[in-house]
Amino acid sequence: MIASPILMETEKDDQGDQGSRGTSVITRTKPKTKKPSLYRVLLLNDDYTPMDFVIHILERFFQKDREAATRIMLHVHHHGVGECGIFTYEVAETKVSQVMDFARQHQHPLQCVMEKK
Ligand code: TYC
Repeated sequence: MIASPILMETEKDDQGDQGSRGTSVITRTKPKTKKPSLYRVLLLNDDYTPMDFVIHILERFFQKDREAATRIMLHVHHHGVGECGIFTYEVAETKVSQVMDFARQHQHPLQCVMEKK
């Protein structure tokens, strides 16, 4: 994160900005580092999507190797829901869209959702 000087209006007065005690300039010393909110991307189980298709999804869109993809798919199969990854809002949203579009193109009912951590 890059620290940058900022202009800030200081004490409010009752004379407007043109008044004799108007505005002053201060410099931020501490860098302003706001951590982005994070979102889990989850796969939901269903009775119809083939296991191999789910494994492929995890490899293609979540960069999992075959072993990790199989483990996550089986977790979802047995527990109903499982985590594919944790991302910032826009990345999570993109992953969900990519999975839902790909599943629809192949006529599988697979559901993918995101939730705030
Ligand atoms: N339950 C599916 C089956 O038995 C496999 C499956 C796993 C489907 C994970 C969706 O997110 C899912 N073919």
